[in-house]
Amino acid sequence: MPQHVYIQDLKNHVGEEVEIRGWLYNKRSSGKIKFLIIRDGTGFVQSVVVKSEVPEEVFEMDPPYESSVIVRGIVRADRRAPGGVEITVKDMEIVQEAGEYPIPAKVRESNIPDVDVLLPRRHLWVRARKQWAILRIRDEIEKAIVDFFYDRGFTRADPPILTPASVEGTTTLFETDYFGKPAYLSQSGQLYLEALAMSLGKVYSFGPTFRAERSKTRRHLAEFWMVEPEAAYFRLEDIVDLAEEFVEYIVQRVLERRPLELEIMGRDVKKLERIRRPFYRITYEEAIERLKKKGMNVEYGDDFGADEEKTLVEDFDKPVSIMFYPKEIKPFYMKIDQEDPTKVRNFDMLAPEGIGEIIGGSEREDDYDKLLQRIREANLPVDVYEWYLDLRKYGSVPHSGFGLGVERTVMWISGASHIRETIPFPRLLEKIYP
Ligand code: NSS
Repeated sequence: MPQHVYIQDLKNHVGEEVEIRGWLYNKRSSGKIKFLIIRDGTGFVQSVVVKSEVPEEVFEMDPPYESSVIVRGIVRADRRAPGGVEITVKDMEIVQEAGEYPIPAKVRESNIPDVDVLLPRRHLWVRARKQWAILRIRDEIEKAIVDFFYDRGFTRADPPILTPASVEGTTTLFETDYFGKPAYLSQSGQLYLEALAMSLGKVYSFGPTFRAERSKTRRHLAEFWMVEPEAAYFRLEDIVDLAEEFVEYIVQRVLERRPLELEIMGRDVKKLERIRRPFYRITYEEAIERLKKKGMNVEYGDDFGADEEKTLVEDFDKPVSIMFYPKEIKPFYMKIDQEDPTKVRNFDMLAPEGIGEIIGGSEREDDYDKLLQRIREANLPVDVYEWYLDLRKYGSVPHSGFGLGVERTVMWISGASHIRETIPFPRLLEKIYP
């Protein structure tokens, strides 16, 4: 029996007879020749069935799309083929003949996704070539995240998901019943990471976070993954430096290791190759000035929505960090700037190409009295933050951190048109099936 080989490894088996175990992705026929596209999770390969070279029953096999099949044949080098190879089929076996596939090939390949058909069939949609490419890029980004922090001496420390308090405002909390008392799904692990940074110095978390966003945009999910570093003795400038190094690293890793997937996405890689430091940094005030000059209807003190961010990034071919926001529009934990106490020492990093905010971060308020005052000003219940205030009593130090939204980053790098395609099973406003 020929050796089982994964499609991504076929290039190392040119001239050999191999077995591929996968699914029929696409097919076309021209009389005496059939072209089958087989996928096996690691890639796609064209398999050619020539009438005169296979037993008649093999040539007559005509399984529908997405049938599971095992194909045996010779690997041939072909420079025009996506993986550099194709298969000359000698034998084929149908493992299970699929029923009529609920996603027509045309819908599956279309650049304008028919979401009414696709979203309720996400469990099948994930097999489509572009969805496959996006999930492979996501995987590379996730591995790059872990490598980056591991290599720089950060300890991964996982905060809880069930929490008694809010981090990013009370309006987007998902409430659940915790033994008869209300608890909330975590909006961010930050407060816990601050405690852990006082033990481990440099820490990060990487996991799901939840926000009951009532907004139906192409960049909001109700459940999304965030990576959150937090470091003791880091000032704002240090954490912005780290964030920029991090984003450069992720983009360059995907370029290096996922060229095929980027090609399937039709991604303009020149725009990604440019993502090298130095990036841009501007103040909140400068951002307001720029928006006004561009005719946007904004006033000092406004927060930026999708339209403002899109307009802002038009001028930049690399990420831009907007720093020092008015404290009124930012959460209670951000450190007040000494030079201008109306501002906080924070930054939001916006990605180019219309994506907008991918990172939010800041230096944290490390003074007990100031923090207590800000918790009160925000009308938050002081008792659930008592432990957080403790951190300012026992060896408080300057410290800073940020959160990067994984799905927005995947969307930017892969070129996916909507955030719902960047996570295997998106949780959207009022949508939780499948
Ligand atoms: O609200 S953030 O701006 N900041 C925090 O949660 C901090 N507590 C993180 C920290 O300093 N440790 O969210 C961070 C990022 C933001 O820039 C987006 O990229 C992403 O998280 N984010 C989202 N992605 C998808 N969907 C939704 N709803 C969403 N909200 C934030």
